[in-house]
Amino acid sequence: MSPQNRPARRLLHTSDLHLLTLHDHGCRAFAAVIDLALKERADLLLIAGDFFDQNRIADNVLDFVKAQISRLHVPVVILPGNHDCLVEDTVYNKRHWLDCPEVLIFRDNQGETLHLDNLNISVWGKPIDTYFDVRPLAGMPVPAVNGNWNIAAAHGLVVKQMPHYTRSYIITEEEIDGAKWDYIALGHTTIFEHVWSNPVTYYSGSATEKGTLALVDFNEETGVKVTRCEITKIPLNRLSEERSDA
Ligand SMILES: [Mn+2]
Repeated sequence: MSPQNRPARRLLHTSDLHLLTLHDHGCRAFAAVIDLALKERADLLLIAGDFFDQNRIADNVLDFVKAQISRLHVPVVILPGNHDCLVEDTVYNKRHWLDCPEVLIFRDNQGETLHLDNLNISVWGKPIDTYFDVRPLAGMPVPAVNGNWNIAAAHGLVVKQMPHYTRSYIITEEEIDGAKWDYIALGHTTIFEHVWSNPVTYYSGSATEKGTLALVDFNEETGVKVTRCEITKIPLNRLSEERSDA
């Protein structure tokens, strides 16, 4: 057992919502993700890339996102992926994020660790900041032993070894194996998947396309346990009520 005495915490890990307009499934799925986070009493919501389908997102979608997040009252950590990458005109530079204190966005293209000390959680992430290829886990540091649960987030494709053919956003098993993080939250593929055991590493799958998420319990006595969750699609009439409230 770890000599640390960290309180039990619960993370809801999602990715690849690909929000685009108010009329597609992404917004319905995101409202259902918020419902699930509330029902499961998650301490933190982590979006591991491709929250948005592209960087040109209309204001009404961002207003909707803010209204949904405001229901939650826990931190929301966002890693920009390849679709919503952190270029100059990124969706994450829009004014909507300025008065969202509960939203934390990774903005350092070398990677950075966000410390949520009131939750005893630290989260490392390196945003994709270009439309060209990058290595999402390159430069992942060794986490500090500081009494926090240490979570890393990355958006990319895990492969056994570097492929001979051209693939993008490659993460090798070697980069994951034995890393000292308590949990690695992955995004980019649409299917929920247990990727690695040491450290515990999962793809949540796309909440929009497959309806799956990873609910992660951190507990000093029982370790890191992941439960596959599915969202219930919000009926369209309820969503339109929420839109008129927003
Ligand atoms: Mn992607």
